[in-house]
Amino acid sequence: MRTVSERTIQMRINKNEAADMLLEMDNILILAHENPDGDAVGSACALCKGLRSIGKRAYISLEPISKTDAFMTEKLVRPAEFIPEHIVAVDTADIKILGVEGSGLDKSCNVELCIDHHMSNVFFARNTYLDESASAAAEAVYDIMKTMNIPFTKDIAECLYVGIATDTGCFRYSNTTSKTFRTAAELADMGVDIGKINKIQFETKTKEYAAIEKMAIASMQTHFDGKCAMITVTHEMFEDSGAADCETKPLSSIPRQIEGVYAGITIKEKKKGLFNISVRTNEPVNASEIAGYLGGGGHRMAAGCTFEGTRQDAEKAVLEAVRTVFEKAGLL
Ligand SMILES: [Mn+2]
Repeated sequence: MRTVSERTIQMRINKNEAADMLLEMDNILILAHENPDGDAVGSACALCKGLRSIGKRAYISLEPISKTDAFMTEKLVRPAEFIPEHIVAVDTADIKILGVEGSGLDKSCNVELCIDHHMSNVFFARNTYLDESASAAAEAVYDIMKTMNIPFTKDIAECLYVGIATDTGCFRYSNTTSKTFRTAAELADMGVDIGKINKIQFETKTKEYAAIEKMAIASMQTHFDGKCAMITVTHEMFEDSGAADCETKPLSSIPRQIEGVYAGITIKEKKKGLFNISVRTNEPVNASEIAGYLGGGGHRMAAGCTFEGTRQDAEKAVLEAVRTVFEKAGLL
């Protein structure tokens, strides 16, 4: 397998080219971003199932996922003896956040194809199919799979639906387009039990999650005259609640829900001194600009970055970035 240094050129390709590439490949390993969400898991699993249905050997390798996404990955996880010939990444904007833990690979692995929807995609893969208008990577994966004439089963449709429903906040966010609804309608026609999946994904909370949510809400502070709300979840809160990092994604949407908030910040201390920062915004504030000041990226209304240091330094750094972006937007 080639390494990064031997790479020649990074190409942006279209849907047909991506479909042709996949049809040519066999022995495929599918990766996604670190700390995979429903879109990462759903996209990877749908693609893996689709490739298998046309006779290919394909596996996924994902970093730890939430319990609610586990039903999708059954029998798809790479066994140790599988040697991939081709690596495909989904929902991953940057090599820096490629989830390789437990895959036997490192971040310098040769990703031959990346299927993504983040406008911040840096074209790290040798070939990238990027659809910035897609609400979820799953929407882009669906388009490619249709081009490949892959027969859609209920199983595949469920994975794609989870991806789209996750990234649109169950069709609430402004990235939800008429095409998103049409895609979801097609998936519903393939037998997806919408009510059942929405309940698993968006209604049911584990006891551990409910405990950490309570602590997160209690930690909320507001800044800049209530235009920024911030919650901080410390390492101790993770320990006291017993919640796993991967099940705490819904926390990110909480601060932005408050009236008058333009930037909702969620700081999570994954390990002592290592913080994951989620940024959710309302117009006219660009979340990826705020995250960008701290070396991260993402979408206009949802972005993220990491920070190493103390809790105080993490909060201070993110508030400085918020101030800069608020000033540029004329909010201060
Ligand atoms: Mn996504």
